[in-house]
Amino acid sequence: MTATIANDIASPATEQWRARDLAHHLHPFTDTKALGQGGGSRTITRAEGVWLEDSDGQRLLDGMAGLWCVNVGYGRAELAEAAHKWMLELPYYNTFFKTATPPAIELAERLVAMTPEGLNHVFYGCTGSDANDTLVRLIRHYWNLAGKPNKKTFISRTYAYHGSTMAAASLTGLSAMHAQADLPLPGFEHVMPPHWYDYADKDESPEDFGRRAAKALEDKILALGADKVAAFIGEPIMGAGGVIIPPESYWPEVQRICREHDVLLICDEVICGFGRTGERFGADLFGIRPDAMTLAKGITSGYLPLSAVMIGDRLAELLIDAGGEFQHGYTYSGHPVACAVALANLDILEGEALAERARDETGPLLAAKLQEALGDHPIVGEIRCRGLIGGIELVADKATRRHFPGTGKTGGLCRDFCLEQSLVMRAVRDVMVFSPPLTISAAEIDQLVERAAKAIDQTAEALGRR
Ligand code: PXG
Repeated sequence: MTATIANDIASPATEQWRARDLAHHLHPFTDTKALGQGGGSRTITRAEGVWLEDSDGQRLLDGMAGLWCVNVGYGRAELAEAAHKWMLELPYYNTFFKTATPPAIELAERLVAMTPEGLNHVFYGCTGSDANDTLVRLIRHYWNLAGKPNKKTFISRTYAYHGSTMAAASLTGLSAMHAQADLPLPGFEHVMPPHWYDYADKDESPEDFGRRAAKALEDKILALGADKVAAFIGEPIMGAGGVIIPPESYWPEVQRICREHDVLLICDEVICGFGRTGERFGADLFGIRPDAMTLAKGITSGYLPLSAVMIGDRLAELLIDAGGEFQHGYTYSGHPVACAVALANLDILEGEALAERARDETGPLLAAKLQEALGDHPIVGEIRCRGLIGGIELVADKATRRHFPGTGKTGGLCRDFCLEQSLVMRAVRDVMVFSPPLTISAAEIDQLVERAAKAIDQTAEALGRR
């Protein structure tokens, strides 16, 4: 995931930041040797709206909302004020020993009210990874209580991203991550993703393919034995795996299969939640009624770390009635300042109708502009977009959906050209993915599209395709 810096002349201050950073700081998902050889990191010093500024004063358009999280944009005083107020009022207290705090109580009520029906309890954490780990612990406990101790296997999908801790990385479907830590742990299985572009047969329609991808789950459940399968977890739209938007036929069929085989259904809403897809949650977009949901990122727009597990009535009733003490929790579960910031963030999301804007205005505008600028481009195979999340497939051959050799090279090249254009976009394999702040304006959408189109032109030129 490392982004190198191409051809820029750095100020002495920037050179210093780079040297000091390289000396002591190990970055996540980064090849430190390559980072050093590529010139080091870019130091981001401030941000406002959709704009980042680095230590050389260069302004970059953040097409990723940080890491898919800054939904309300940077520099929102309301969030800073909520944090300031609670830092003074109650900077910390825990929620362990028969104690609670007003922000944790109020946020739980708000989350229950806004999430799909039947999710009436909340367990707090700090990150998406720990939220998914919490669910693995909680669901194992549930099936023990339910008298079905053999139902322990979790099924997820290739290309899924559910986090970096041991259980969350086991749920994740990225082989490079697994290889470094002898993962997945026993009891974690993967099936194919609903990725029509890469996985469909030549003449297979998206709807037929969606049913086939769902059937892969059923085949796996039957092969393992339904009495062994605890749960299926999926991101409604897969984010870090390359923004994979499933065909409409997929989720209804997955839901039917889970119900039929008594397999719990979990939506990982860490990216999709809080308006990203144009609905409040990805579950709303596809009409999913999950047994549990994980939330993070957009819950505070990334201003402070916070995650939450939404727990459905079926789980909660047995756990509360017969579970005794749940032997699990984090020092910062329900952190009062983070919960207060989340509440201020929800006020903005709702007050400015950011989900609705992404569904009706900004999302369709971005999709239309991208289609207009890049729809006929010789190396653009597909542009997919829902609300303000999307991806552009860079391919060698549009007709056959054939990729360039050396998966990821073309994406990496294009990502660096984007940076040259002062645009931050991520490359996943050769998919250029984007998820800008939901506050992005029409003029900024034009700038995003113009810069992305230039970077894709430069990529095509470098590949001798123009
Ligand atoms: N679930 C999903 C769907 C995610 O996208 C996590 C869980 C884990 O959340 P934490 O807070 O533990 O990171 C994520 C995180 C990228 C990128 O480059 C994506 C994530 C994290 C870091 C980088 O696309 N997603």
